[in-house]
Amino acid sequence: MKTHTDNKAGNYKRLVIVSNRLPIYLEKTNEKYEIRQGSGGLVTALAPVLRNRGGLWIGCSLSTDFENFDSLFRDAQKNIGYNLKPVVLTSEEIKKYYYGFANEIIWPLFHDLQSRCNFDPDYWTTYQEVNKKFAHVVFQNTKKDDYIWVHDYHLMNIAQELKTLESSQKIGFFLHIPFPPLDIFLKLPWRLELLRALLEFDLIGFQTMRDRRNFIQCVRTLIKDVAIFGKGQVITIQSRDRKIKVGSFPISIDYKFFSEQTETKEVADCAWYIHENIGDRQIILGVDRLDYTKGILERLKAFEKALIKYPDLKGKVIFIQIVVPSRVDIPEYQLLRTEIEQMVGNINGRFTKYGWVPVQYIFRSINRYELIAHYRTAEIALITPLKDGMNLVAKEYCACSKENGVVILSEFAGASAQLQKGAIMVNPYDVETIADALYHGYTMPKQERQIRMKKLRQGIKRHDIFWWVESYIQAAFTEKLYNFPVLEDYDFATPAKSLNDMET
Ligand code: ADQ
Repeated sequence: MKTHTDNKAGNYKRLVIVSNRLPIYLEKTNEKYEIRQGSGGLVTALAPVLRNRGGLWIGCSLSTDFENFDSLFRDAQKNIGYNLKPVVLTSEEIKKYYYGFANEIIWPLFHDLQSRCNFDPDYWTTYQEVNKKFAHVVFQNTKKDDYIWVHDYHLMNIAQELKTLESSQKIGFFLHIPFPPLDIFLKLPWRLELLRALLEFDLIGFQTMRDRRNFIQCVRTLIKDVAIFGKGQVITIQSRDRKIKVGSFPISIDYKFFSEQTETKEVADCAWYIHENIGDRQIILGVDRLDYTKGILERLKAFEKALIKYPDLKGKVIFIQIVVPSRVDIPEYQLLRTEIEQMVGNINGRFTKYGWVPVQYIFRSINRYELIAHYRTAEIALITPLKDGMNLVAKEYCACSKENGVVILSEFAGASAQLQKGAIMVNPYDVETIADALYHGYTMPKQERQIRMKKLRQGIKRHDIFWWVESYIQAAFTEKLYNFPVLEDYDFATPAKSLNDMET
C-alpha cells in the first residue's frame, strides 16, 4: 500500500478530499443503521485512491437523522482505511444548495441544457452559505501541510471562503462534469462571481481539453487584467498577484481491480447465467444513472430504428438497459423514468415474439459483481450521453469485456477523445447513425473487434485512476510534468469508422 510519503511530486503530508457527498451513506433497516458505499462516478473513481494512500474525506451525508452519527462513522472508517468527516446540512440547505443550485442550475447549464435551468436567486444565496459551512469544516479539520483537493460543481466557492479564514494550504479543484462554452456560461446570473471564486484555487482541473478551452475563453471574456501563458496539459493564468494552474486530466478507473474481478468465479457464474438465458443472441448493454443527460430515450429510439431498418436483427439481439435510480425526489427525474418505461413498453409491445423480448429493462442498483458480469458478457456497449464529463462506464466496460466487445460511444462524452480510435463514434442525437452503428457492431468481424478492443484496453490500462491522481498531484506541486502523454481532442472531422481507418 502506498502512503502519503511515497508521492513523487508533493511535499504534502496528507490528502484531503472534499466533495458534496461522503463515499458512504447510512441506511436505516429494521431500526438499525447500515453503512453502504455510494454509487456514481466520483465515488467509483476516488474511493480506490484514498484506500491506497490513506487520508481524510470531508463531505455531507445527506442524512438529517443524527442519532449515533459519530460512532457509526468511527466504525465505518476503521473498515475503509481512511478517515471521514461529515458536514451536517439542514433539510432547507439540502433543498436549495443541492437540489436547487447544483441540480437545477449548474448540472443542466454545464451540460448545455440551459432551457432546463431554474435561476432562482435564493439557490445562489444558499449555495454561498453552504460553501462557507464546508470551508469551516475544512479549516477546522486540516493542517498546514495537508493538500486539499475539492471535487465538483457543488463546491466551487470553497477556496474563496477558505481565503477569508486566512487558510494557507494549497488547494486544488477538479470539475467532473463538462465546462460549457462561453455563450452558454454567459446565461448564468452569477457568472462573474463564480469565475472569480474558481480563480482562488491554485490548480483547476478539467476532464478534457475541450472543457479547459471553454473555461479559458470565459476567463478571457469576463475577467480583466489576466494573462494566460504556457502550453501543453497545464497552462497558467496570471491574475493580479496570483498564478493559477489550469489543466486537463481525464479521469479513469481502477483497471486492475475491474479486470481481476472479471475473472472471479462469482462474476463468471453470473455472466454465464445472463447469457445462458438468451442463447446465442448478442447483448447490447446500456448502463446509466437515471439522468436526462445520459441520452437513454434517444438510445431507445435508435434501437427501435435499428430493428426497423435492419430486420435481421430481430430475434438476434437483446438490449439490456440498466438504470440506476438517482435524484428520484426531483419531479423531472420521475417524469424521465415514466417516459423511459413507456418507451420500453412500446418497443416490447411492438416487436416481441414468442421466445424473444427485445428490451430487458432493469431499474435498480445492482451489485458490483452483477454489473461486472454484464460488462463481461455483453457483445456491444451502447454509451450515448448527450454530454458527459468523462463516462466511466465506457472505460469499465473495456476493462471487463471479452476481447471481442464492441463500444459504441457518443462524440460528446469526455471519453471520446481517448477512446475514438477503438470505438464506433456516434452523434447521440442522430438516431439513424446509431442504428447503423448497432448493425455495424453486430456484424463486425471477430478480428476487427479484437484489434479495436486491444487498443482501447491498452490505453485505459496505461492511464488508470492512479495515473490520473499522480498527474494531478504532480501538476499541483511541480512546474514540469513527467510521464504525461500529449492529450488529444476528439476529432470531429475524421472519426475512425472502419478497420482501414485505424492505425494498428
Ligand atoms: P456519473 O454521471 O455518475 O459521473 P459515470 O462516469 O458513467 O457517470 O459513472 C457512473 C458510475 O456509477 C460508474 O463508475 C459505474 O460503475 C457506477 N455504477 C453503475 N451502476 C452501479 C450500481 N448499480 N451500483 C454502484 N455503482 C454503479 C460523474 C460525471 C461523469 C464522470 C464521473 C467521474 O457525470 O461524466 O465520468 O463523474 O468523473
